[in-house]
Amino acid sequence: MNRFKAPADAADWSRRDFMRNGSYSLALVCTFASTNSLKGDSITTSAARRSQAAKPFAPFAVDLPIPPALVPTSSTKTTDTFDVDIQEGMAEILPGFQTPIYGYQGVYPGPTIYARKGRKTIVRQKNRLDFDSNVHLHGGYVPAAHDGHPMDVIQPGKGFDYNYPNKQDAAFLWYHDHAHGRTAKTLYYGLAGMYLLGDEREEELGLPTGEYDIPILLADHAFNKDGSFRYVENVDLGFRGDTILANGAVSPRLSVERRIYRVRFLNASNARSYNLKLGNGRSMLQIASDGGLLERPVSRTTSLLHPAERQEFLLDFRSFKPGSEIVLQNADGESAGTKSIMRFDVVNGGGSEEARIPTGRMRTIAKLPAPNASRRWDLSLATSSGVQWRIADRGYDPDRIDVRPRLGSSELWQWHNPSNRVHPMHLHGMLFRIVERSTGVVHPADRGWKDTIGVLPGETATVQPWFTPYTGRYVFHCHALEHGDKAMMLNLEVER
Ligand SMILES: [Cu+2]
Repeated sequence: MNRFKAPADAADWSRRDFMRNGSYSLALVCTFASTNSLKGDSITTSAARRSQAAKPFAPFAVDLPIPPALVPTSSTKTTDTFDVDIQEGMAEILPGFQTPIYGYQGVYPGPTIYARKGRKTIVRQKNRLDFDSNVHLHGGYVPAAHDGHPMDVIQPGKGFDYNYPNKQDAAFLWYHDHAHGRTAKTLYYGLAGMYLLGDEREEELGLPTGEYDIPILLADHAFNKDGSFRYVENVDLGFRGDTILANGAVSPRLSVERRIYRVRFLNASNARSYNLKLGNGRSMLQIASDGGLLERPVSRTTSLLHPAERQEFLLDFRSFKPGSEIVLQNADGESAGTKSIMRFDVVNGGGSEEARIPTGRMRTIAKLPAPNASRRWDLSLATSSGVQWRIADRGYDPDRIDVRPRLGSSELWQWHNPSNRVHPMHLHGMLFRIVERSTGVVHPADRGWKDTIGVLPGETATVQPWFTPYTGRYVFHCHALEHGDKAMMLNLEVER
């Protein structure tokens, strides 16, 4: 692990993409006789591509893929050890096409890591790409040296053993690349996976498990005619694709029995927010957010999910007739491809339900210590030297520590967003609570532990971070990836 090597510039990326897609496309040309696919000017949108090949790309035609569980290389009484290669790979996303990706173990989404509170996880990551990479465990209580700080990277050919103590309560975490300056591209091209941390308390609640517990990674993409991902940089807006992928599939379907399902959503998009809504207008019961279970379940009919946030719901299909089809929509989508996320197809079966819907208190959320400082962070766009984003008039400087809170203390942080973009502000290595929003009351489902808050255009939002459990250097940044890369991020050092 070494200090960060200067990131490749945009030209390198486009050349790399051209070479990758070009060389891979040779095979595709033979299969599909689309000889224009190597030429940049023949790029079409995926929507257009689907209209050309309506049958294979029709929505709800493929089953929702479930990313494979990562299998430990070894397990002891206290620790599970995993080995992962960060490498190039191929994914079949559009039926019949191969999409070149970067992937953990070469797959997209990356394999899911299952962990348990009280057992340690070691992930031995090996960088088999030809540029610097690293791995951040998003939402994890992780010692600073293992956090995947943007300047701590793994050089090509090298490896790093990430140690995750798993001392926090059950939560839906995720892992992704965080090498500074290129996360917009590396996540877009596939370097993201889910990390499900369970515990005893959660088990006691009798929530759906196994095949009735469905983790779903959402991300919007666009495609070139040869099936490769298309990426167009937009530092102000952030990337917007015309197609939503759920676990790497276009508008998939999930056959569900007449039972209760736990459905967990991660927004792993570059910059798109989703407004989740069932097509039949029924309510969804939210049981968890970024930092794990809420104190009590919250019923809601729509739910905004900003980049990097997680929300977990219980969906009850017991009263539906077999043959019922319920579309999960993105109510804020601007086109057919960005409106329908997936569909639940109710089939026979179910039998006796083993899961329970919690009605009372699921968890007691600890009280924070009284805040001992207040800080205001203005979120703004600077255009003096190209388009750059700022926090409190500062762009990221790896050699400057911007704030030094005391271990165990808490503060009030006010995010002030006069810009016309959503800024999903994320704090590494610790959690916070949302105290106040100028746009309205704090939604009951946002009153649990959080690690990311979508600060809306024109909004001032106050959060209360708790600087625990570790000392050391972390970052906080905007999780609209183009914003974070350019350079909406600051250093934070927790001191004793
Ligand atoms: Cu931002």
